Amino acid sequence: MTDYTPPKVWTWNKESGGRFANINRPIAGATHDKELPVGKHPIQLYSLGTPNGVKVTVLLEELLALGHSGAEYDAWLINIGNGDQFGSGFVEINPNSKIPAMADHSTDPATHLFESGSMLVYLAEKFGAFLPASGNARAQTFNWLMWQMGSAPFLGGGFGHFYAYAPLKIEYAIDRYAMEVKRQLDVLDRHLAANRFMIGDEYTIADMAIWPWYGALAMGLLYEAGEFLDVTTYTNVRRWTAEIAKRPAVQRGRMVNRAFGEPSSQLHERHDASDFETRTLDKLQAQAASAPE
Ligand SMILES: N[C@@H](CCC(=O)N[C@@H](CS)C(=O)NCC(=O)O)C(=O)O
Repeated sequence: MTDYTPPKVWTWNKESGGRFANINRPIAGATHDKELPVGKHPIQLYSLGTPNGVKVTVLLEELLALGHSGAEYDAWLINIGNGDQFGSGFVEINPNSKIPAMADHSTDPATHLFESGSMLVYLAEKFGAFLPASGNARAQTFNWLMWQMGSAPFLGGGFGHFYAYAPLKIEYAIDRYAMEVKRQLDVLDRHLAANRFMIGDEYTIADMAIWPWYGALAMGLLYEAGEFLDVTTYTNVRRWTAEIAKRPAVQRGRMVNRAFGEPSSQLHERHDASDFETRTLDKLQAQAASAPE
């Protein structure tokens, strides 16, 4: 427990925010003028390969794998650590200044999208894929999609922040969010005990929304919290995670706009399907160059 008593009126103390304090502000709006680049495809994505970004690149790659050539896209890197999300062009698309943001130039004027869940629904409806057309399965897909959008802030903003990023370890906060995140994992684990995917045998945008967050968590890849949360006990979530991870479109989607981790797992910008091949070629050349004589 701390002996902090909140003042009558909260004021902005720039020094106290922990990791990411440099980009956290209590006010919205642009901090600088910056046009966004626009590439050759109708769909322009402005993002970063975090779990929220990966949801959308996985769906775009899945749509392309199904043969929907209209889903070709340019993916531009938004470096949130440098404050790119506060540039005027980005804020015009997303007044909330968070990745991912997207513009569909096949409409006039272009359709602006923000909130990853909204983007998943928009693309699934546009191409008629990964969202059941009617009835119970459609309702269930929305249930789980909204569940993810409502639950992940407790995981990221709550547990992740206080366990991994806060400048001090607060037992009360970590306890509260560890309990909630374990409860969420148990919700998923019980559901996936009886279902191959979130919606029975159908792979949908609900899986694509949940997988980057809770799949990574269940594999111990988020916040170095695998042991702390005893994630190996969520066997059904781990089985589902592993099945989805094998999909080639998921493997491609995970690379797009990724600017951290193994260099071979990163494709900072994506403008063409061949960019993945070039990436593989770069990788092979780098391996060859570093191989012993
Ligand atoms: N609910 C939003 C959350 C987006 C979000 O939190 N994005 C983070 C990265 S994962 C971000 O851009 N943070 C930058 C900031 O807060 O300034 C969505 O799903 O699109």
